[in-house]
Amino acid sequence: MLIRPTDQILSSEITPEALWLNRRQLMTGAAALGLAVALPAQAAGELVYRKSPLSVKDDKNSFEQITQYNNFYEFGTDKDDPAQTAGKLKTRPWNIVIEGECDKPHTFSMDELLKIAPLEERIYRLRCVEGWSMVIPWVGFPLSELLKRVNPTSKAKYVEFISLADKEQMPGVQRAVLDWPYTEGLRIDEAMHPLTIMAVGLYGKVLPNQNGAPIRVVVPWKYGFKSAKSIVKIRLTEKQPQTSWNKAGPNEYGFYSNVNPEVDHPRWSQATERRIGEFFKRKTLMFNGYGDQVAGMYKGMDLKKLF
Ligand SMILES: Nc1nc2c(c(=O)[nH]1)N[C@H]1C(S)=C(S)[C@@H](COP(=O)(O)O)O[C@H]1N2
Ligand SMILES: [Mo]
Repeated sequence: MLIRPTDQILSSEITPEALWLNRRQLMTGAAALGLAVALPAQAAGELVYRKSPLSVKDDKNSFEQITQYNNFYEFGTDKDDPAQTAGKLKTRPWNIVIEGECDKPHTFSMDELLKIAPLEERIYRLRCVEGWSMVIPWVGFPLSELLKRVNPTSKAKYVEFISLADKEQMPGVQRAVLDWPYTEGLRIDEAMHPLTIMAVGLYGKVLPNQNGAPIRVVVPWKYGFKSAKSIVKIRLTEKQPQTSWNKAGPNEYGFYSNVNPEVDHPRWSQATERRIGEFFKRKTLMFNGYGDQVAGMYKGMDLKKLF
């Protein structure tokens, strides 16, 4: 029997009722024949995934830490706001529109997105520009696999990510703390890099709303704000896209925003960080410790100017 995540089954055209009925009929039919039926062992919201060699060996933060200490300004600016107010977010149906410089623009349903590539667990460090960090076991697939489906043209030099901005569901969007919708961007080679993933889960389960459900990008060598949550649109562009944080503070948040202990934020040092749950500070690593894999993309660039 093909075992699929419950979520994937529920999100298809089959209604939960129909699914339940089918199973029930299957059960009674089998019972009549005296057979034991193996039903999917998957509990609600559990994902099927494989482990990845690209995971880091650091100790993971707990599920509690990862889901109770969040930046998701659409749901409020306090760290515990998203956990309290994101519960209402409706994550089905959900689509990502991919448009711009590509031969095959397409609107991907969540069902399609979950079938882009086999899901992998990627244990990544996340370094927030504010000076804290976590280690999160994401479940996702490479963004490159998704972008390949739309055939980017030779003019596709950048990728813009656009998050949902729905006043009805997101109390933070009612206030002008940022220029909504939240937008972010990457250069095309950064977007195609094997470390860049679209995350649909963490700790083996579908993504909690406060972490960017149902699907968000994760770019582990950049400050956390580059990893936009609850994405509804991806645009391939020739020109470098504007980004929410760069617009809000151009001298504080650059387009690249690679983790760099040698380039301080104008208002604080970036040399050290506090891993959530730890008492002593750690030294921040160049490119968040992913330098061997990503430094080549920035050869010849002045990272103090292109921060
Ligand atoms: N749409 C959206 N995406 C966002 C944010 C946000 O406020 N809105 N915050 C960013 C910041 S500052 C960080 S540090 C990470 C936090 O991700 P996490 O809560 O899953 O750890 O999400 C990023 N993505
Ligand atoms: Mo952040």
